[in-house]
Amino acid sequence: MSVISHSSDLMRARRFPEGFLWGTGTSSYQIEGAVTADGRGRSIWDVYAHTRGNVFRGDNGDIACDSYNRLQDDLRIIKDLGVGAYRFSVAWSRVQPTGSGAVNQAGLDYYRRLAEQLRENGVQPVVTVYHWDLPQALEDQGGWANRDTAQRMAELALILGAELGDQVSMWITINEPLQTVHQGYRTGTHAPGLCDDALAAAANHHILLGHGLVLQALRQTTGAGTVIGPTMDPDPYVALDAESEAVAETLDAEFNLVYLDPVLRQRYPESARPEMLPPEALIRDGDMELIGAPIDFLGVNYYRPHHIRRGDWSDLRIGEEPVPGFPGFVHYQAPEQERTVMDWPVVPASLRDLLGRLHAYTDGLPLYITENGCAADDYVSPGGTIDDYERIAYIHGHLDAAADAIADGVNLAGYFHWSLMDNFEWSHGYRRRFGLHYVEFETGRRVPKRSAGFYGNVARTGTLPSWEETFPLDGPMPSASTTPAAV
Ligand code: IFM
Repeated sequence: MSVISHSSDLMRARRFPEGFLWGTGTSSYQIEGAVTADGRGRSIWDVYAHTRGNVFRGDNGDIACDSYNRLQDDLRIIKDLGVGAYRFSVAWSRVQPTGSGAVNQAGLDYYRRLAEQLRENGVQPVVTVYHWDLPQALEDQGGWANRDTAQRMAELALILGAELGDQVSMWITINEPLQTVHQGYRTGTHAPGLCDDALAAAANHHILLGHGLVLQALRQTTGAGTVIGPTMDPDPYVALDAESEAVAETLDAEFNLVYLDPVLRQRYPESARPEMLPPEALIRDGDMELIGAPIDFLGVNYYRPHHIRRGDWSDLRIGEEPVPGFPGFVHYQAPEQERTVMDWPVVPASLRDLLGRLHAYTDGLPLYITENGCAADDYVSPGGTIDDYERIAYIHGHLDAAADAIADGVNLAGYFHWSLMDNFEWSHGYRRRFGLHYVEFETGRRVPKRSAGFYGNVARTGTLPSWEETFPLDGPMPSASTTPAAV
């Protein structure tokens, strides 16, 4: 990834609105470790990661960032960073080791301590109820293909609402249902690792039902002023030629609207192919009303767009990959396209378009960017610093695009950088580093990267400095003097 400007105006600083929420985030399995501590039960990720061939190099989350045992260190880096909010998720199997029934108090206490201490440090806790680590005991009964799992998640939400409701005023019901359904049940590249379209279609409906039931449970157990919404990852699908427009539209329906439409329109999209939709028989009376009950905000995770064009599958060109199910069409990335080490194209302008689209689609509902970030080949320099200038450039470009969206009139209320620290990047294991803090996995030491100093400054001041000021032609590189201390 090269360090180039995305800003339309190199000299322009951008001021964000008063009250704009600046945050960062993580998820339980990606950082906590301590997988057998204090009565935690097994999750599908424990099992999946320990199955040979599923995760790069056989990495797993057994230790991860050891956040369960390093709570004080993490509170310290969050505080030093200067953000106003921290988004974390609950490991269901810490709270209910088998996914239902009795509460494991020690597990629940961990999240209570975390929420309380964040607040004591002036940081707003934002809780994601479900970020992919389903208790294995529930998977053994069919996981998300089983309707009952949605009811079980509502029970979890009742527990969390009652226990944490006085500390937490912003809740995310589910994170990226697309990935649970598509990678978990269709392609098998995430836990539970199944490849079955029928199970995926059922999981699609049940995880959305889970969202609706969690919303209901949190409304019952939390007080006025609490805001609740789901987080989706609606990657834009962009057609590069006229013939590809219909394909891009179908992909948008099958990857995005199939989650958004039920929540915001109480229906599944007609433009998706029938085999990609939950069968009618699974949709019971009242389901769509539950799923589509009013939400307070929409969380948006944005990393990349997809470009679609015509392409010959028997003679693929550089940058082309077949679009599964659509012979003659390819995903395309121009060779000169700037990409992250995930091979994801860096296109901040697409974030502006997406936010504009969602603003219109949701009729002006508050939007939060609940994730945005990049993996990079970070390393500790001989001087002990992590000079991740490409991450600073990435943040700059995307915040500039977010500021453009606000100027367009989009009701964007906050931005959470992914992630607080390097962590277990699912099937990529530890080789993909997304953090503002470098984690030395051998020792657990957290070292702020240059980007932590840069982003913290933006969060504290509510102002994105101009590109010129961020990367001056002469003078020190960014944040050289503001990077916080390691723990
Ligand atoms: O690390 C993940 C996160 O858990 C969900 N959204 C995408 C991130 C980067 O792949």
